[in-house]
Amino acid sequence: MPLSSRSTLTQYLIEERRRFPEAGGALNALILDVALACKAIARAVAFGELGDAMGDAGAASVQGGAVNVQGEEQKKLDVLSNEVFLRRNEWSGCLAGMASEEMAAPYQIPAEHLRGHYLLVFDPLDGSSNIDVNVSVGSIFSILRAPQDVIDSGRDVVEADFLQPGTAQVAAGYALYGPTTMFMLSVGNGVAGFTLNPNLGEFMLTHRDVRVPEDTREFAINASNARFWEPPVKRYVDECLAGATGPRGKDFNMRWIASMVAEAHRILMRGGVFMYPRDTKDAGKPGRLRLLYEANPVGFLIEQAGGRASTGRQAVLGVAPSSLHQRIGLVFGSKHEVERIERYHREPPPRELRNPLFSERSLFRD
Ligand code: AFP
Repeated sequence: MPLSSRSTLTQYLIEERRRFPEAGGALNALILDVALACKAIARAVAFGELGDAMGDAGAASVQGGAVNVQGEEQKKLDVLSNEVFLRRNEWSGCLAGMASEEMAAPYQIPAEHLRGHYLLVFDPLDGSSNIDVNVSVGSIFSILRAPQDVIDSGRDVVEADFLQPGTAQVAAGYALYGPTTMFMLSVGNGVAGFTLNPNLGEFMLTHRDVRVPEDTREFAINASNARFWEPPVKRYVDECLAGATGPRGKDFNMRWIASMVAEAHRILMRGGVFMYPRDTKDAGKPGRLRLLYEANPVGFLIEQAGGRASTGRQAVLGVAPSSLHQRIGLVFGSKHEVERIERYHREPPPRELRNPLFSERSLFRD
């Protein structure tokens, strides 16, 4: 398709806004600032070792590098990406506050700037532990409305203001820094995908009305955690691995990139199921992924594209958050597979799985 006939992200947003004649344009301005932050991060990522942003951040920490609120090692690019998100979004008057994977507490809009109606929550660089090996990474964001009293009073935001279920998201999306840089977005009217034209520095609409196929033969899970999985997950994976001769009657393929944003993108493009379920590895961590800035925005996109996102037990978007950095079990992707996994969580396990040593047939035996 010739360049001139493609919409830009700006054009797409203006057309979407026509559905809301009363809208003042702040949401569009905010999304464009987020997209600009993502373009800046894409450049920093693309320079790799040629830039000055590779390796671990800081010196003062338990492991020799800096650690974030999750106790995870921070890369220089994590810190830089967080700064880019803050600087690009704090000035516009669209936001009442921000929260990030990389900051323990909510970020207040500095006094010299106006405060607005929205809250921005983000993981500035998901998958960054893979950055040194040049695997696709990305930025994930979620936009919420600020509570009315925050808007009316202009008071500082507190953690409780951000504890809204995923269904309350106004918009969500991610940028993927892969062979091409992409920006995937939902403003609650399906999912659109934009590819960065490096000549123009513009995100161009390349994927209109993205749909996740309801069925799949592809699943993604970190199999090194198999001994910690709960019976419904063991059952599901075992049945996939049994392939054409097992109860599913078809062969499955497995993928694991260890960069959730990249897995989400594959699933949006061609279907599949992703699992980072609740497990028994660490009683203090009911899952690996974070609810507010990983599970909810990705869940919003997947559901807007006709897929399903779940904790295994309930729709992830319906979960009432209890803390800013809450972790949660997450299963998302092709609708029929996720519904099957939810059914396995409801049903009593089949007899062979009731054995504490799990099944003799299991390919991931304890
Ligand atoms: P990082 O942003 O610290 O690399 O974490 C990425 C992530 O949260 C998510 O993107 C992956 O699905 C998951 O971690 C990978 O975890 P494993 O190390 O267990 O494979």
